[in-house]
Amino acid sequence: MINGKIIKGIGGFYYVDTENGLYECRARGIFRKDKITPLVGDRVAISVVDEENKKGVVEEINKRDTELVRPPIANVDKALIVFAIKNPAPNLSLLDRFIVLAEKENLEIVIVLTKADLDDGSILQEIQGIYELSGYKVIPVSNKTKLNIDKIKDELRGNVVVFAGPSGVGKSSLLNEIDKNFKLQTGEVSEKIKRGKHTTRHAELLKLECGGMVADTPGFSSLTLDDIGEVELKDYFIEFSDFNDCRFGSRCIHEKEPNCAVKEAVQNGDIPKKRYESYIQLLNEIRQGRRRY
Ligand SMILES: Nc1nc2c(ncn2[C@@H]2O[C@H](COP(=O)(O)OP(=O)(O)OP(=O)(O)O)[C@@H](O)[C@H]2O)c(=O)[nH]1
Ligand SMILES: [Mg+2]
Ligand SMILES: [Zn+2]
Repeated sequence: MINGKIIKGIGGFYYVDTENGLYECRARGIFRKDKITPLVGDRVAISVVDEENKKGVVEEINKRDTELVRPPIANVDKALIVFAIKNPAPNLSLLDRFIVLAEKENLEIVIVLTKADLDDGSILQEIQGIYELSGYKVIPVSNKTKLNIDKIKDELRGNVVVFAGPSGVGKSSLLNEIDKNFKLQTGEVSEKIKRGKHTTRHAELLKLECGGMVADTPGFSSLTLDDIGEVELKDYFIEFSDFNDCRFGSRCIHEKEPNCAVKEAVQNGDIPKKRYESYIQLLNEIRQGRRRY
């Protein structure tokens, strides 16, 4: 058996990078029986079936350090959450959902706002204002003017990073700027509906010239928070943790309780109102989901 890492998965085949090269592998049937789906980023052991044609079988999957369902990827340590300031217009509810899922996995998060060249001076500032106040690093970039491409390189160097975000925001375009060895396919944004055309179809881990790895992933347009509990949600809004002297202490979910430090901070402008509203919306969604069972 040899060890390797799944760098791509297409139609039941897993492409495993090993010290002996790349192998096209099937997964053992046992994984399907156990409802385990191998993920891009998985550290695996494979047996070689045909050395000449580089074919093998995934025999074992190591325990994952981190795991995202959407985009499906394992063992990354950082997420660059990519949204465009325009074409397609940013959906902040979707951004907050992704942040929650990434916080749950304890990933380092950086928010990247693409197409800064299309800004008329207000959208960028507004979004940057909200998320910096929440405590996130926000980097505006442009693949047209090359604004801050070097800052993104700094974020990638030596790390294993996933690029995640809606279709058409420029994830693949940005990666092509970052490493000239990449020749990722990019697609137009539909003129009529201002949405991406889902050009990238599969998650793929790529080795960076500057060290580290980065995953380009397909865009997504919705996310549900299936595995997150009502009481747990507040932990993934990291800015709330600065305000912890609620009357009901850690039992406070910052909704209807009296003397809530978080609600007070929203009133004072120390927590962005948009983020708090987003929190309440997600809280209600989680409750409605629960009632269905
Ligand atoms: N004006 C402007 N357009 C950009 C920029 N970056 C990308 N684009 C355009 O946006 C479109 C979509 O780019 P892609 O890189 O394919 O987007 P993606 O996020 O990879 O999309 P999916 O693979 O579908 O998830 C292309 O037409 C790009 O030319 C930018 O910084 N400014
Ligand atoms: Mg793409
Ligand atoms: Zn509270």
